[in-house]
Amino acid sequence: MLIRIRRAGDVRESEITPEGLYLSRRHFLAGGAAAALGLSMNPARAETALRALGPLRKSGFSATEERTPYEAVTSYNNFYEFGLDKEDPAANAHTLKPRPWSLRVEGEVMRPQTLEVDDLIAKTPLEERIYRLRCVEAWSMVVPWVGFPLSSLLKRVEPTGKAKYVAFETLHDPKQMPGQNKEALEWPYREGLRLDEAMHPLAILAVGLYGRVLPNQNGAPIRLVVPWKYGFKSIKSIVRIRLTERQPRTAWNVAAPDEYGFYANVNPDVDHPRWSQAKERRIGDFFRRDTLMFNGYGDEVAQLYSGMNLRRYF
Ligand SMILES: Nc1nc2c(c(=O)[nH]1)N[C@H]1C(S)=C(S)[C@@H](COP(=O)(O)O)O[C@H]1N2
Ligand SMILES: [Mo]
Repeated sequence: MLIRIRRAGDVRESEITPEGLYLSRRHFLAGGAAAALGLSMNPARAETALRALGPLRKSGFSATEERTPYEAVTSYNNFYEFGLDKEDPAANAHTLKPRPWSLRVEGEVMRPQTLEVDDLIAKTPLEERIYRLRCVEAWSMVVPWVGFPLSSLLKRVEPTGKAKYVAFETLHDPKQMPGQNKEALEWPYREGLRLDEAMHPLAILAVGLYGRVLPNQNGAPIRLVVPWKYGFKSIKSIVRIRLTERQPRTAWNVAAPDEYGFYANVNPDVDHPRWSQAKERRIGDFFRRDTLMFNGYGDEVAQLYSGMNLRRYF
């Protein structure tokens, strides 16, 4: 992600350059080692969590594109709680303790609940879904996520008639997330969806990738994946989900409202004020490719926005 205001101090111009090019094989290997370390931080726990992922159902929603290698998915990240550079999360996220972890679901619901993530994993049928993730910085990846539809959790808590939006919050703990000691964003990181978007079967809560438990740098132990929206909507390390009547504030919209809208649907026709969004570089590719409307998920999601001006609601 990029921020206009240089409060963070060390946001570099190089972040604007297309990223696939300087991702050398060496870089991937180094990152892979770091990812492996993150995973083995507590071997017994990681092992339990791995087994807890259990048998995975393949999902009909999966893309058929070539997957981005595990090493790239886990070494080239955006997670400002652990630093602003792409290499920072893999190097620094070992301070996050993803287990035990509870998730509070509350607000405009009949049955507010606090759930232990490993309980949730054990009791929920998990699926592998190969989804594209496209960052607003115009790089993209294809990731075999392990997760379950967000809608199944929302149905469990029974939204009231007043619920119109779903607000998400990341953990706020500067000891575990040292980046929160700096004012890069308003902490905790927040995101939101309209309730009908959140209920769409493509919106998932991911608890793993490549059949393994989610590495810390990818948002352990539970994160959102909304494949038709820019990557910043896919909030990591969630501790609270709140159903609301009003549109919630979101971290990037608060930081730079004319650059990052609430909807943030991938749209090649609506440029970021400082650069085009028409093309993207798939990590590992040399050539850029055309970006597809709704990140290629238009057949499934376009009807959510019928009659809406997508330039205004960007
Ligand atoms: N809490 C939190 N969630 C976050 C971010 C962040 O900085 N903090 N970055 C977002 C951005 S900009 C992107 S592109 C994706 C990147 O996910 P990945 O590192 O798993 O590829 O995470 C999103 N979720
Ligand atoms: Mo992003």
